Amino acid sequence: MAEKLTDRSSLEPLFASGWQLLEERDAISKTFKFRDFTEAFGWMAQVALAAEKHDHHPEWFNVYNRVDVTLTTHDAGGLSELDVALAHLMDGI
Ligand code: H2B
Repeated sequence: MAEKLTDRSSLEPLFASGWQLLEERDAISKTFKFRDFTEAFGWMAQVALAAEKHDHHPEWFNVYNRVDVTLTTHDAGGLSELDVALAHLMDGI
């Protein structure tokens, strides 16, 4: 099972790319914007397959071309390296 992140330095590059810390629940969040719903949902489909492969899943909310994402590791009760990896993956797709 993933351990809670103690060294927080791996979060710095994510803050630089628009992720924000939700301190009240030790999670990170970011809003992704796309041209339209098809692009947003296509991105979500790719992320969903990768999330399933890694057995680590996002919390997200979609309206048309916008996807609000929150990442945390429920099993660890906070952020773990799995969230850092999934955030980079989402930025890269
Ligand atoms: N996703 C996230 N974000 N946090 C978890 O703790 C988690 C998960 N746990 N996906 C996984 C699934 C676990 O429930 C299964 C049984 O491996």
